[in-house]
Amino acid sequence: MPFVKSKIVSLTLIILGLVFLFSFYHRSQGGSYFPLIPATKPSVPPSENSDYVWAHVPQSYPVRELSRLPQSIPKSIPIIQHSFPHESREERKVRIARLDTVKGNFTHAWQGYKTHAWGSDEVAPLSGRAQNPFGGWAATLVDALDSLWIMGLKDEFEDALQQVEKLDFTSCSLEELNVFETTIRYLGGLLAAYDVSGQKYPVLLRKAVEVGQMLYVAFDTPNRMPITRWRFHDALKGVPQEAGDGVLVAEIGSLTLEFTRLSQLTNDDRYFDAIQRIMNEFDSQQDQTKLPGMWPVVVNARTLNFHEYSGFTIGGMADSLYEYLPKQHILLGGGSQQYRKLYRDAMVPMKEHIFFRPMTKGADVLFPGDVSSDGQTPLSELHTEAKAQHLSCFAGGMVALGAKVFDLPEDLDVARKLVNGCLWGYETGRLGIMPEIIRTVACEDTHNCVWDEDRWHHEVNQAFPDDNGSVEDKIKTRRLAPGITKIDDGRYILRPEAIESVFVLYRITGDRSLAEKAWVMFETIVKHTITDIAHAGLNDCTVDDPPKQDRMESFWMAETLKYFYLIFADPHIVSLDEYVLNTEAHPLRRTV
Ligand code: DMJ
Repeated sequence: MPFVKSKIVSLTLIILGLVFLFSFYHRSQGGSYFPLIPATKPSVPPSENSDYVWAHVPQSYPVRELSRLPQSIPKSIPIIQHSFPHESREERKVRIARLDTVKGNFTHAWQGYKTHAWGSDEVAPLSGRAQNPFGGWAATLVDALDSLWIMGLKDEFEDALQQVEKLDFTSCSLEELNVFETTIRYLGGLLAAYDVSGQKYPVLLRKAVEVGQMLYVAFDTPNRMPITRWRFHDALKGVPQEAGDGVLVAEIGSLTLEFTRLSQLTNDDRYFDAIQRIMNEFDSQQDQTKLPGMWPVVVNARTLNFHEYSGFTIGGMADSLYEYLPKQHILLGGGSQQYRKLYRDAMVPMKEHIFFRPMTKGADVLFPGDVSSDGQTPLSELHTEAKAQHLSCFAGGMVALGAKVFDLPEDLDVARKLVNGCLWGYETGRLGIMPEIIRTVACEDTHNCVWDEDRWHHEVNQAFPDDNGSVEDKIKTRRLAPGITKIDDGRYILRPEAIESVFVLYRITGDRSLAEKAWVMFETIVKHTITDIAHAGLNDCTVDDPPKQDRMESFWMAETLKYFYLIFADPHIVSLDEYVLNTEAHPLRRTV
């Protein structure tokens, strides 16, 4: 008997070994990190509307095997938030007063939207016109739902739900729908509102499923890559479709959180499967690009070439691709190591080539710049442009989060310098606001960079070769602060990225000086952007009386005001140990 027993044990070990070797081989050949299941029995999503047309559009290229959501590993994600000490009565008084002021501004904008544009995508904050640039499904309302709940505006929240109930995703104000924007604003907005309100309002999940079912049709292409600029009405008619040949990586690479959360809440793996196919392409080509570890701004989703193009950035058009890597790891509860690997490998070239130190009069800070390659592989020449975009100010928050989640303590210092870079951008701004794009002088030696007035002057002269006059005149007429050589784009369109990173770093470190800086930013922004109706973007924040735009993007109430609010709220509200925020600041509940 003992002999038979030992035979059985050895046989079992051999089989287990073979299974292990096979799965290792499969992965090393670019196979899935996730168990595949036949796609014959999709679970039924909780849509009460069985006639919902998007649910019945036949798939021309049905999925044969689905990637299944991985099992999360409880406690595998380290604690993220700082343990905040008890505050004094005086500190609390100041904090609550600030919190109320932020809430007051939110209510002001909400009332403006309610009065002038209820049910439309946006209110124009000067003329009061209603505008529909996001399909006409009440983008501002859906984007602001979770902020309403977080700020304790429950009556307004419930009022808004009646409007949500009426949303009709089978008609659209646009010919071409942006799948990414629809995902982050509508799908993210509905899912987060469902999560933060304790999952007690089923209409939110039902409508999220409707959006999910609609967007799923955009993935019905020969290679299952989604169409990012999607001809909505053609798709509804079942016109054959193919993915684009020049697709922005942020638009195709940052759908993961929302689709994953939808799968988690519905037990329908199709959504997770849809985004996992995309990320597997990013994964398999990560080392083949002209800046290995990072991906070019544009990829060909039709031919699945994700490595050819020569421009690299973590600013606009690429940003949230990188932002979502650590966040997806958290949302999956550490159930996959794929996103750790993608993030870790992207951070290497980012630290080496993208992050640069601008020459300043004393501040030791970092900005993410843009990199172009001369196109040669494998040894391409790389050039970093010392350009800082407001959009790339999310990087401080991303690196801080990555430092905590992946246990990279030395990265916290990089995160601080990135956050301080954007704070420097605000502090040196004419009005105290960082413009959309500025150019600076890059330090030659990151560790030893002394102020060199002549070098600054030289680069200002180079930036304006056709301007006559002295360099002092150029600096004066262009209103350039020391270290800035050119303002490529002087707008401030109510963007959140700088305060977003201040928020994340504050919640991680508990550094009170960040809350003080946030308050200065808030007062400055509001002073210049408030209108009778709501708040307006600025056409040029480098002049003393900035002309206002007649536009308030929905991210003002979804993101910017939410981050300001959360900095002054009790740190347990939307704790980073309970939620992952999507790129539109929508908190998605973590499963472990
Ligand atoms: C938002 O819609 C999102 O944060 C997106 O990732 C980038 N742009 C805006 C805010 O600036």
